Amino acid sequence: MRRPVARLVVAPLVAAALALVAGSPVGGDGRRAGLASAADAPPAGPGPGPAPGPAAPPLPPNAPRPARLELDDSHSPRPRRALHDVERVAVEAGGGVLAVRVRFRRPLIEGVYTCVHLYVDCDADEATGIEGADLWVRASCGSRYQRTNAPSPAPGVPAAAALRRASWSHPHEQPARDGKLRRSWLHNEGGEVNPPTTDGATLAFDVPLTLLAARGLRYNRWVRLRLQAEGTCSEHPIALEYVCTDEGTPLDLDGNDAEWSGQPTVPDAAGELHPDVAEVDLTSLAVDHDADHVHALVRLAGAGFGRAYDDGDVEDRDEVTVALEPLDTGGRYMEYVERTVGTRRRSPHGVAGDRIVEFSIPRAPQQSAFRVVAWADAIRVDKVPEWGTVELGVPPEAFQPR
Ligand SMILES: [Ca+2]
Ligand SMILES: [Ca+2]
Ligand SMILES: [Ca+2]
Ligand SMILES: [Ca+2]
Repeated sequence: MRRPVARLVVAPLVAAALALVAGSPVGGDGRRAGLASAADAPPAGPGPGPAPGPAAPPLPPNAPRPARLELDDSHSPRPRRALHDVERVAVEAGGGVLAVRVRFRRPLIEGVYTCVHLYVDCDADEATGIEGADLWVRASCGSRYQRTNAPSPAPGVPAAAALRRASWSHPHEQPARDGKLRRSWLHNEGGEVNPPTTDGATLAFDVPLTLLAARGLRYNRWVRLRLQAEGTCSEHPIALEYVCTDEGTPLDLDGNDAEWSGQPTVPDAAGELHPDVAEVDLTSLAVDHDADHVHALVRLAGAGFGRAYDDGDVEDRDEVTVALEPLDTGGRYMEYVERTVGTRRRSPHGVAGDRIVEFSIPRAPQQSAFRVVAWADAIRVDKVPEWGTVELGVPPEAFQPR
């Protein structure tokens, strides 16, 4: 898969990113950071990630950029994040396509749902598009609900590893009520972009250069790129029907389970997910209430959920959600409501503790019957480059088919 192409003249931004990666404490094999313990214990202070250095002076707009880049990405020091960890990206404009090759640290078959998001500033103008990008391409492999190496769930249904998708979006402007223009992404199902291929730890896809031309590539002859690899694994929802029959229990919403004993509980199996996402593997949901709240306690198989932990490479955005669906049998005094606690998302109605998340969600006092539902998502993101963008040349000859 890798072609032996020497690293060409690298644009200053790329050079800066590469230099930062090489000089960072988590560069190379990650072990230099000294944090690669099996327990994945978070450090006391901020993570060992590289700090952004001074920006390189921009190249003149008409200076040529290399049409091929190889970007080394740092390694997460956490062994249980190797699954989501990109170590190298190669991008090349030629043969009529923008060829993207993303190499992870582990074979994709050992992992979970993986989606690579590529943002392209086609007109090389940061003032147009959304955060400069005029095209957003997604290429994915696997299923959110299955390990990639899971067998086919039913006869005739494809196994998770066989699921490959590509799609793309472009910015769309619409006047809002206040008269201002609002930009949002308008989605397209694949079409021009073929589903990705996988080979061991590498996910590859090609974006036709005509798509870049349609989104603003003209005489600029180069584009800006940034890439995010997202690994996702979701726990199936578990549910409990609950009726508030008495005054219930007052609760300190503190992420401590001292008040929890003997409440109605629904158990859930542990270990159905990948072991590296055990911190969002639900093991039970218990429900209680007070005069104007429904309380819920979600227990998790593994430790680590809720710790804001920046390792300088792979970012956790894991989430646990509890929803209240009012049931007619208790009257219909309120609407459906859901509350999410995330590793990077706080809620006034939920607090994470050690292998638990405790919720206390306001209810209409007259509403006494609910279906309470809990689910969880592991979401891990690796960015390449870690900051900013890289510049890739797209000379006219790149449009010629090979
Ligand atoms: Ca990485
Ligand atoms: Ca742009
Ligand atoms: Ca479970
Ligand atoms: Ca990275």
